[in-house]
Amino acid sequence: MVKYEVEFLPASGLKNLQTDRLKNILRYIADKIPFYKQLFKERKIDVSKISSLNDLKYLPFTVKSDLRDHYPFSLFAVPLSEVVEIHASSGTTGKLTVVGYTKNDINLWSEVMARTLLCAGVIKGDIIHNAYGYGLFTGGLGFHYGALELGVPVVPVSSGGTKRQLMLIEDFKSTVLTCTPSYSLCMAEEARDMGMDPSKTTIRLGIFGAEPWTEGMREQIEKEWGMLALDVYGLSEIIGPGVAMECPAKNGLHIWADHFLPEVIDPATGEVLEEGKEGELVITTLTKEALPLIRYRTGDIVSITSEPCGFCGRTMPRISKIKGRIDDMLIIRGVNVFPSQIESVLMNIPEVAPHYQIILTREKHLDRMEILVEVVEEAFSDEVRKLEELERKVLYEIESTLGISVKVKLVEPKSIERSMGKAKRVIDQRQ
Ligand code: DLL
Repeated sequence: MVKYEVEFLPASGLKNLQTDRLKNILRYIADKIPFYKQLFKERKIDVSKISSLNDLKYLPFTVKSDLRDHYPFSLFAVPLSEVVEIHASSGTTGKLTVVGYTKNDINLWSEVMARTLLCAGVIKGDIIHNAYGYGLFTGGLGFHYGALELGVPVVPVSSGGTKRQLMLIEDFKSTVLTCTPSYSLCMAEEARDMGMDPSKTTIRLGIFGAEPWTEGMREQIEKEWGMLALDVYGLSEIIGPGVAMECPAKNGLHIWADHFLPEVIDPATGEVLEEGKEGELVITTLTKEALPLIRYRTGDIVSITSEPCGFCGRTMPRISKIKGRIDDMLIIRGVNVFPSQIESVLMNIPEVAPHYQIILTREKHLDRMEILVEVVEEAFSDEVRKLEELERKVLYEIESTLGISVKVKLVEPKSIERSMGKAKRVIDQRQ
């Protein structure tokens, strides 16, 4: 298999490469994108004066609404005649966020996805069962391009049709599963219903991302499937999947910083934080053509380290597993709550399934949180007393972790809607 030497550059080599690329992309952006041209003029920024990575902090941030305000194509740096592919992602509000790729951008995406697969440990002889959605979502095609680049067969099954997916895995003897972590659990559940043991399939490795998932969920997936489950990170605005990937050490995600320059900032003040501190991930694309972005605020909460990986030796910086999104953070009666905290608690209670939903309502001006928790088949009982006991236990564990009072409602096995893509955990009915 190929080895991408750039991932093993000494710190100084990487910095020089990033600095050169930063200077180039700034000149390109200032020349090609009217939005940035105007912004630089207003802020009196002369990009030719930016000469080091330290100067990055003088540049303005780009945010998701900048993309929406230029819907669909006005932020593109190239004419549409040079764009070969268009994707879009839906957020919680209104319009789609549209992203475009030139031929070179697709080559770049193929490269970073090939690197992502290699980093996860994909080898010749593997067969990738790709159950990320193909379509406007970047998951399906991103993995597809990576597999083509690496020369490993990919089954472009996309999401949905779970029974058929399982049949194909058995018949093709696929070895790598790519989909959202929640969908992998949904597949395992369906497999057991069909009398099939997912841990007896040929799947040995899973590359899961596109939504937050806890270490507890990882353990559960690994146990269900008898596989190694690794975390992949990315976002359409930057390229799609292929921004950062865990190696089998599971000790942070290697970010492909020769193309995507990371910073971690305090989301409240915008100050750049020192390594190790948790904050919002900000990315500058160094080599993209159609939609280059400067200091894009991802909304994702991470910390970063530039310590080389003791396991694989890669020197690219590593980000921690994503803790959640800034806008995921729920403020309930003044207390900050992340859905991941609730997931961590549930994963440690064997009588409940890893499927849950958080419902927010407002009664008499006070926020209320109700958590629907699915009981596993084996623990579901006709005896009310037993269920009440379990409900009290779940309630106690959640309240002691969150420090606020909540309501817990146990629900029957398989009653919470399963998602083929990103799971919808929070239903906010407060408006
Ligand atoms: O979710 C790209 C992707 C596809 C990544 C397949 C990984 C695998 P978007 O639909 O634009 O792109 O959503 C991006 O999803 O800002 C994060 O909030 C979240 N996200 C992505 N990967 C992870 C992850 C794709 N590993 C948004 N852990 C991002 C937690 C993730 N959240």
